[in-house]
Amino acid sequence: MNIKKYGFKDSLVKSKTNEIPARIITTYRDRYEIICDKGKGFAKLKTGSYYNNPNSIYPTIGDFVLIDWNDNGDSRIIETLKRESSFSRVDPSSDRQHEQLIAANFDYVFIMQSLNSNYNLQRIERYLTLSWQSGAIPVIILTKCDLVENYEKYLLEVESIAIGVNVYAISCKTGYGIENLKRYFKQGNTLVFLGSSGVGKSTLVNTLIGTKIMQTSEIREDDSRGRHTTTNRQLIMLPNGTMIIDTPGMRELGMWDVSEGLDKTFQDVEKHLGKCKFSDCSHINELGCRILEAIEQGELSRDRFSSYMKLRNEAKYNNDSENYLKEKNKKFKEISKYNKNNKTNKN
Ligand SMILES: Nc1nc2c(ncn2[C@@H]2O[C@H](COP(=O)(O)OP(=O)(O)O)[C@@H](O)[C@H]2O)c(=O)[nH]1
Ligand SMILES: [Mg+2]
Repeated sequence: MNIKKYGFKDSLVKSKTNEIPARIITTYRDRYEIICDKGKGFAKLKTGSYYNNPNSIYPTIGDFVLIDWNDNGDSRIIETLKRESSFSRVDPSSDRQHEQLIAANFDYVFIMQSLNSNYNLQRIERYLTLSWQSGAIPVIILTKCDLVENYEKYLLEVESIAIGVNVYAISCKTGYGIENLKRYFKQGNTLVFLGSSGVGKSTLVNTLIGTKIMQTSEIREDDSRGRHTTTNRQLIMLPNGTMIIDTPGMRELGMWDVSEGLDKTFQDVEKHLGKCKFSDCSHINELGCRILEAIEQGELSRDRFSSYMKLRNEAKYNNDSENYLKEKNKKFKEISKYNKNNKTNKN
């Protein structure tokens, strides 16, 4: 086994060391499955490096770590190496106070929706924000395009909100568009998929690899939702050397800190910010509000702006729930006052 096949780069290790680079392929409560030049094995965290060190970064799936290899039992993980990308969420067990890492070191995020009732632009905007924030490159894939007659319409719509992102429509049934995705399925690349159960993630992998490597599930046609197949937390390597990180945590990604993700996803919105007459403008009814002006003049879509505000508020909530609620209440009061005044004026 050569760890470089798993995407390891020498530049990840800063100084010469006898410790061996490894990649985390499965996580359990306090034990990890790893792969390294010696092969596959299990490992535990070295107490001195982790539990007694407040600044230590605990490893997650996909992380590269340095280990002391043990031929006869669990190896010891000494250090988590710097991540090039990661997904996190609010740790559900921490009362919204702590970040929990879900996956690390992936190159591409496949944002997948099927062209039936699963299609939802706001959800794509949410996934895009999370993906840009992660540090990896988002790719949007509209699956099952055989189910609609006018998939081009969907493509155009998604392209209009996904600035600088490749968008593909595919069908595993007819084979349409599959060839275009082969460029991402390369030796050493790590991919993660964001998409509801039943959109065709496993079918896509099987179609690209040419064998039934992943379990697929029949969908319930009544609500076009897939049945949940059991998922493990794991990094798997396909026969052609592409790696896929599959973890249930991906379904509950939260807006932890997404300021950069919002910047990139909503460039068209953010370019109008900071230009209002009042610096604390709430963009609801103020005179000299650049946002309201841009919407009025058709330079900015109202839907885009409300998606942006929704995600931004949610992120704020995760970071600073108390302040967020205060602000939100203030805003609601302003809105109802405004509506009331408007009514009075009209009467
Ligand atoms: N019509 C159509 N059905 C598809 C396509 N791709 C997958 N499916 C079906 O969608 C269902 C769910 O697929 P699966 O790959 O298990 O979804 P996953 O939960 O996202 O992994 C299965 O019944 C597939 O046969 C497609 O391109 N067209
Ligand atoms: Mg699946």
